[in-house]
Amino acid sequence: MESSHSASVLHPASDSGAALIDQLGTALYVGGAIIFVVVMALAIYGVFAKARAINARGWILGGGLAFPIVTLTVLLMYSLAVGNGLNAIGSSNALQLFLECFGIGDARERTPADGLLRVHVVGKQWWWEVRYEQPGRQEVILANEIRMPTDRAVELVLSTTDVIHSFWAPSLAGKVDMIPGRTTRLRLQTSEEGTFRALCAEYCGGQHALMALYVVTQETTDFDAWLASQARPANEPTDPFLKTGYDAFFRGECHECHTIRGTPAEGTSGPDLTHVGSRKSLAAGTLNNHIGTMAGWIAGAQDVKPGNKMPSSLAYSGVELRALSAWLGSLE
Ligand code: HEC
Ligand SMILES: [Cu+2]
Repeated sequence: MESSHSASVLHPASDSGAALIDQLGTALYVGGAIIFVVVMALAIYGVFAKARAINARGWILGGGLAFPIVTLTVLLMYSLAVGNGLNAIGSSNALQLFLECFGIGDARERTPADGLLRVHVVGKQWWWEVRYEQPGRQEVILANEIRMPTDRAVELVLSTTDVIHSFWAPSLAGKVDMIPGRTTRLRLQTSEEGTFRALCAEYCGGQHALMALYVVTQETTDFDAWLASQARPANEPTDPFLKTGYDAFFRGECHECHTIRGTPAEGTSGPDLTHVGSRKSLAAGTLNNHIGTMAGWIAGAQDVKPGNKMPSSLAYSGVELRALSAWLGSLE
């Protein structure tokens, strides 16, 4: 069953890194609560019980020294193992996973040939470029949406072209920063089909709060079909109404910033629109994607997300705007 997840660490997807983090969290909450109750009980006992001599040295060495040393050491090892386990997600055999949990054997050296899908995610003000590494085939580029199969891990290679952003899909994995001049990595995996909201978790300027994206997990056959369709170029429309929209696109400045493969549009400063009609959202999770929001975004980009790098286009007539929105929406 396909499910839709809000961005919550308290609702981890099955078999994901977030589930490991959730277990660690539960161990900390429950352990902390037990210790709190025991200490409070001792304090109350100390106040109300009849005075008598106690073994002070034993209490100090046992409760004050041995207990914290043992608990904190165990917790440290457990949390380090969880941290390494997150990097090792997608490792094929149990021994390798175990070794990687303790930092032996490098999880990062494996190549996509090992069955790991590699996706480059580039943080921009204020949207996400998503590129599927497809050695020897047409590279697939989209925006603000990552799809992945439920039977394989995906390695995200994270970078930024401007300021620091942070990639966070709370129901799937931990949070990893995108730092100028560096690449960082994050593994995603889950056996659960669904749509997971993710967001930028590092303040990156005025519209930081409108910088979200969706991670969509699908059965392998659906995913493969989706990836193959994303690799195809767009065609010049034959329908006269859509053709009006196509012409309107090239009459404006749209093609200076946007690429639509299969047409002369080759701009790169904005999202690739070759398959914009297939996406769940527009403008980085800000609007659900349909013809009305498409028209609203084109005419009012600066009203929806003030300060973003796309100008509002006020010169189109109503018919042109509808036709342009319909044509872009048809690019599935
Ligand atoms: C100066 C560059 C620039 C021009 C010109 C421009 N855009 Fe954009 N466009 C952008 C940027 C940057 C974004 C991403 C904005 C964001 O999400 O913060 C964007 C986003 C979009 C999106 C949403 C894509 C997605 O997947 O979320 C659509 C659709 C779009 N533009 C269509 C157009 C159309 C149609 C025109 C011409 C009328 C146009 N753009 C002109 C830069 C531009
Ligand atoms: Cu950001």
